[in-house]
Amino acid sequence: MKTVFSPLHARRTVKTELDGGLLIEPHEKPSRAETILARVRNQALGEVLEPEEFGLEPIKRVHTADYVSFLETCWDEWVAAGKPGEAIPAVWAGRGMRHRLPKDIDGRLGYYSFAAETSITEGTWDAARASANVALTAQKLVAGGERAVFALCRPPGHHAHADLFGGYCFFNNAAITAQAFRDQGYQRVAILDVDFHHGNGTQAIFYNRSDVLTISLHGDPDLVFPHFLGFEDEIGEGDGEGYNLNLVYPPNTPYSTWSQGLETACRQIEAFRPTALVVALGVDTFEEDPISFFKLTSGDYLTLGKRIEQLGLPTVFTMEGGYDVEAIGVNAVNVMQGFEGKE
Ligand code: OKS
Ligand code: MG
Ligand code: ZN
Repeated sequence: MKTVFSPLHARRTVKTELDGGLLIEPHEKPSRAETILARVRNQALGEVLEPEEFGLEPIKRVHTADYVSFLETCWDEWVAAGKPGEAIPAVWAGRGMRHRLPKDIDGRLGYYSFAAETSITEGTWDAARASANVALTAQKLVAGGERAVFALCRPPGHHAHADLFGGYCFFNNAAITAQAFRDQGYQRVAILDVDFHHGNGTQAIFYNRSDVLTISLHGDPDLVFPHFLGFEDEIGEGDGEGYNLNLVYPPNTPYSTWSQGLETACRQIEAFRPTALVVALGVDTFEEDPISFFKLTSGDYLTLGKRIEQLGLPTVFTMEGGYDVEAIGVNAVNVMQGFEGKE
């Protein structure tokens, strides 16, 4: 299987993540992508390609133009305002307040985000752009006849809404990929999100559409991030009713339980008869993940890859979460190797 990777991911090197009342070294750090890439090479998974440049148009098919230009200028606005640290949102329009875009950078940061753990500095824009290009290059390869391609995206994407960043995500790479398939004539596209967290951005982007089926398996949002979306009664709206599925699991869920949800997801995908599949691949479902609570083992990722392959669809994998850096390479590449038949 081919892998698409951009060294520009390393331009996202923020020093802070607001966690537990402290500014810690971010969980979402450059070594994540480098460790996965090293495993791809060490296992000779296949050719590693740099992305092509697709410009902003395919991004703006999913994200609003004002959000995209905010991300482009955010750091400069922050510096121009004389702020000494990294750009961190700290104020939002709560209930009863107005969702109106303020001039001040503190107000703008809140307007375009839904959480405070994701700091922004100078290289964030370049890295987020490169990550979208990685996904779009993988999509182009699959549209050109590759059965499956691994988009080694960093930063991740599945929490990003049309005009909101958060949860370490800026551009929704999986949604951009699915939309690119649609724009190239693929009639129905399925997105399967196996990251530990709910793919809230992906759900929201396609919530009223029947041409993109969105399914996410994740930790109960009553207990974990993103807290305010991802419950099982969210089934889609309008034309999209019946085209969103959330499968929610409690702490300590092992593969034997989680995989029942995966079966439900796979049956729904088959009934939908998609012409392409995007897998939002997080490996923060791993038993040793520092911020999650499922109990998948490294071997389970081979089984997962095999099950995804059985759907028989042209497939793009976009990399999402996974924070046990020691195991992230083995776990992510195991999904690809399971897809290719390794037991
Ligand atoms: C806040 C926790 C923030 C978790 C962000 C989730 C990132 C992720 N202390 N999404 O898939 O892995
Ligand atoms: Mg998920
Ligand atoms: Zn995650």
